[in-house]
Amino acid sequence: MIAIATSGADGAGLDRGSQVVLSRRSGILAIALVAVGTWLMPGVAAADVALQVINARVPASDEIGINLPLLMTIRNDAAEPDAILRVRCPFANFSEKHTVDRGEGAPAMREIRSIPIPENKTTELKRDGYHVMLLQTRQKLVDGEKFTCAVVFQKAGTKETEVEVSRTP
Ligand SMILES: [Cu+2]
Repeated sequence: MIAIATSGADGAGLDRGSQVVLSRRSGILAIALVAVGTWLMPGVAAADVALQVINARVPASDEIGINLPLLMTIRNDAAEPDAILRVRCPFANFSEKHTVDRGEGAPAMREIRSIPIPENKTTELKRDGYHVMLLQTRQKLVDGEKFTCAVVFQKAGTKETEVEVSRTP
């Protein structure tokens, strides 16, 4: 009993000791993180503004279960090229990245792995060029409605983007 009590007390002593050490360490860590955070903040903000998605829109439609192009303007002021990897919209089951091939026949859309977004440039996604295709729409899309879609960039990360339904996109 005594031995147990002693070892218990020792254990408690050790615990207290390690807690003090831990809290001191986490205190220092917290200060360090705040310092690093403050130092990183302007950089993070600048990187965030370096790539902007503007005027994202889809055409209005009375039909359900159809495929619609998602068009947008992307301003990439970053020094490095980026790329659109994925897009997720709440009103469509799937999405693809498309380019348009112009060969002998009529222009044809083709799926690609990613849409290149060159640096220091404004890129326009268009029906007859690079665009995102939303597949199997889940609802009617009424002119003026707004949705939030996630556009995932290779470098800029996920951009929650407001997409407006437009009769003439
Ligand atoms: Cu397409």
